[in-house]
Amino acid sequence: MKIEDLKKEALQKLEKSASIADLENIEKEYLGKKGRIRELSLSLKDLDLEERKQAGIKLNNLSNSLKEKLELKRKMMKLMQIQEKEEKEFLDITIPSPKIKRGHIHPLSLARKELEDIFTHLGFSIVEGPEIEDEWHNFDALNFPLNHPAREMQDTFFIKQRKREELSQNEKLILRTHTSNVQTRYMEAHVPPIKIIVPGRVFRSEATDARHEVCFYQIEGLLVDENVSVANLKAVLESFLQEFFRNKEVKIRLRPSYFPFVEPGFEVDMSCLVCNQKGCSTCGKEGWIEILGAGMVHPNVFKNCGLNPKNVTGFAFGVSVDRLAMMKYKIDDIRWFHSGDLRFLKQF
Ligand code: FA5
Repeated sequence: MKIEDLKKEALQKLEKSASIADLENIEKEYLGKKGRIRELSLSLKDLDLEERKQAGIKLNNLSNSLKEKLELKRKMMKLMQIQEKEEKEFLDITIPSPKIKRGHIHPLSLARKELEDIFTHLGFSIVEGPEIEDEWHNFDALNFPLNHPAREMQDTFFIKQRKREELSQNEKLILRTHTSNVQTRYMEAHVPPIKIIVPGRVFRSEATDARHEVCFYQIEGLLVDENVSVANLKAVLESFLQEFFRNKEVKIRLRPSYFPFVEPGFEVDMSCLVCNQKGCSTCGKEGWIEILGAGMVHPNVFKNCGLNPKNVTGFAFGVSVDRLAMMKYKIDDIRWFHSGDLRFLKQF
């Protein structure tokens, strides 16, 4: 009777079992070394021989059939587990992949690339130089006197250096304030004729507004040869601006101006294409926007770079890529460029 009860109980538990862990517990409880079947078989010793034999056979059968049933259910459970996993991890390789969002070229890079192409067609080579520069190449070699206001803290970012006051001018480091630094570097290392443009980033410690950024892009132009004149300078400036704006009506005006490294020097303005000279925030309601500094290379600059001003002449100019891009794409605030605002960037 006890054997039948044990069998019933074990089968009920097997029926209810819901996990492999449940099956392991049942196996341990009934079939283990100290399990219920073993326990019952030990209690048979008081029965007489024939009864003991019969009960032994029954217990043995119970043990075997329980083992079989456990094994069967374990296999079923494993199969179900695999099926569930397959259903969960089903991968349909025929589903079309989500569209990859493509980036595109930033408007400043677009403008720079176009300017480089125009100047390359005009016969200029593209040269680059360091953004962290020494004072000699950024200022002194360019004929800036030591007390020039551009050297003051409000304009120039100085690199912190120990014992700065004990360093010479070509050891003191700053962030270059213009790409004219490469003029001097290039003239030190090359003999004329020289015909280069220098695109790159420049840095100025000044308040930002619709037309001024702390970090903006310039392209420096330098042409050194015999008998170079202001007429050559004007022709190059006009053709590159008209080419860049694809507009033969672009007007420029040259105003006399002072840059220590040129003589004579000019500030070059172009007619504002954002408002067609009606007056807007880009041109500060002037109708003209200043985009260029230019002039004939100063004899002192030639001397500082090891060239004889009696033998060579040249012109130089420095243009802001940001301001040209503003004009071309009709952007009313220079700060859009570095805003990272996708609503702005997606328009190009
Ligand atoms: C210069 O940087 C001279 N190196 C240019 C030059 C080269 C003159 C060769 C003569 C010969 P300037 O500081 O004016 O000059 O800057 C050149 C142009 O950069 C300006 O005409 C103006 O269009 C633009 N610019 C100046 N400051 C900023 C600013 N903070 N943000 C954006 N553009 C600026």
